[in-house]
Amino acid sequence: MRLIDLEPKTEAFLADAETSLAESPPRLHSKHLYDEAGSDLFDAITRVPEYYLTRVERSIFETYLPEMADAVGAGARVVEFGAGLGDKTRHLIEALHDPAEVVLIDISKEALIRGATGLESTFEGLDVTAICADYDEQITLDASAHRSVVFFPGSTLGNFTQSAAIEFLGRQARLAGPGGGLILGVDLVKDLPTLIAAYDDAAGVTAAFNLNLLTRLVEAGGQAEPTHFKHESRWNPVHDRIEMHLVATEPTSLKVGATTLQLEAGDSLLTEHCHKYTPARLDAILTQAGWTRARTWTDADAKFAVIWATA
Ligand code: AVJ
Repeated sequence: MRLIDLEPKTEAFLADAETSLAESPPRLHSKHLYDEAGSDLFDAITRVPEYYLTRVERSIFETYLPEMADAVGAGARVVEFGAGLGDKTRHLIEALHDPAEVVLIDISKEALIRGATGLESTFEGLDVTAICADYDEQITLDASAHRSVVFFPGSTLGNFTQSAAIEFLGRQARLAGPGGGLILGVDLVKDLPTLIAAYDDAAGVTAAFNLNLLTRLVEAGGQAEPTHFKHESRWNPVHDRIEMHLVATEPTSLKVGATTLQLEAGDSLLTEHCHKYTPARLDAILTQAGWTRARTWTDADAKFAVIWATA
C-alpha cells in the first residue's frame, strides 16, 4: 500500500466556528459533525428505520452490481472518495472484472489507512494507493493504461451546494480523463414527511448527532449551553435540500474567540444541508461538470439512484 499524504493543516474547529458563527445567518460547518462521537452517531443513523438512504442504496448495489461491472469494463482503476471501509467498496471490487488498482482518498488518515490495508489483504494482487487529502484538493494520478472510475456513493454529494457540486465533479472529470467513468449515489426528491423523518428519527439519534456539535464546541473551549437548543430538520424548497438546524429554545448566547452571538428563542444555527435531486437537476450538474449520465439504477419506489456517467 502506498500512502500519499496531502493532509491539510488541521483547520482548528474553534477558529472556523468563530468565523462561521459571525456570518449571517450564523452557521457551523457540517464537516465538524464527524468527530469520533459524531462518526459513531452517524453510523447509528444509518440503522434507524427512518433513514432509508443507506439501506436503499445497498439494495440497489445488491441488485445491479453485475450491470455496473459491465458498464465499468475490465481492468479499471477505481478512485473512491471515502475511506473504503465499508461493504460498498468490497462488493464493488468483488463484482468488477479484473480491477487493476484502487485509490482511496479521505481526510481521516486513520480510517484511510485502515480501509486501504483491509482492501489490500482482502484482494490479493490489487494495487492499493491511499491519499490523505481534503475533497477540495485537485488530486493528480500517475498516467495509467487503466480506465479510471470515480466512486462516490452514499449521497455525500448532497452536502455540497450546487456550485460546489459542479466544481467537485468537474475536478473528478479531469481526474478520470476522457473515457473515464463515475459511479455516483444520490438521494432523490420525494414526499416531505419521508424526508423530514429521515433527518429527525423518533429515537433521537439524528438529534444527538446534531447536538453533539455544541458539546464539541464546549469541549474545544467555546462557550455554549447545549441544553438551550433543540434539533430540527427543515425542507428548503428553493434549493431542494434538507437543512439541519440547532434551534434555540430560550434566549441564549454563544461565545467563541472574538465572536459573541446572542440568540432569541426560535433563532437557529444551520449545521448541514443535504441536497435531494431530480433527474433534471442532476443532469444539469453533471453536464456542467463534464459528465454524461449513461445509466441510472434505482429502487422500486425511486427513493435513491446510483448513476453511471462518462467523462
Ligand atoms: C453523510 C451527508 C450522506 O446527508 O444523509 C445524515 C449525513 N446527516 N443524517 C446525509 C446525515 C444527518 C448524510 N451524508
